[in-house]
Amino acid sequence: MEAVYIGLGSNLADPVQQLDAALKALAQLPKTRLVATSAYYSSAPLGPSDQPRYTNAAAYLETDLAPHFLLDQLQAIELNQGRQRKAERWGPRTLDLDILLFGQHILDDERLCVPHYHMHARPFVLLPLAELCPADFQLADGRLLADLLKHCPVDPTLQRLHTPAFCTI
Ligand code: ROI
Repeated sequence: MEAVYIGLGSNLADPVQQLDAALKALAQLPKTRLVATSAYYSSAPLGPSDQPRYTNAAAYLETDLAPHFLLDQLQAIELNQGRQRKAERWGPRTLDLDILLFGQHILDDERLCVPHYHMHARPFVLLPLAELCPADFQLADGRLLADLLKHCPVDPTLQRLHTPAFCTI
């Protein structure tokens, strides 16, 4: 079993409900256990500002699925929840599911970059993730999560919302 951390985000079509549905779908993946979920967070969009605020969360899974097969499954969940891939970079989306960390794996190919390439710069990724990790948590590439948090830009728009029903910590 590999310990996998997923970042969830949505800013269209009732984001809280999108994340609720996504967590349910994650809990139903084959060879996978949804162990814990963070609280939900709301923040202003990073990138183009003419789009709604985002709701974000993180989930901790244990899985026997291979990284690219898990990615296929996550993209199927995104599509099932109405995700449309548009040409516009950093545009609004009904659901974004990112593999942040996959055990001790370091991956960098055209489909998958793990640890996730942008996570160190995104408080709406790091804060939910930190709820699921021990204080001394070390990434596969040797970086300490505590150091990423310390050096991450402050986001004054970030608000912690409620904890979803699936939370088991
Ligand atoms: N901004 C916020 N606040 N949350 C996100 O999940 C998010 N995702 C994105 C971009 C468009 C970069 N901005 C975001 O993909």
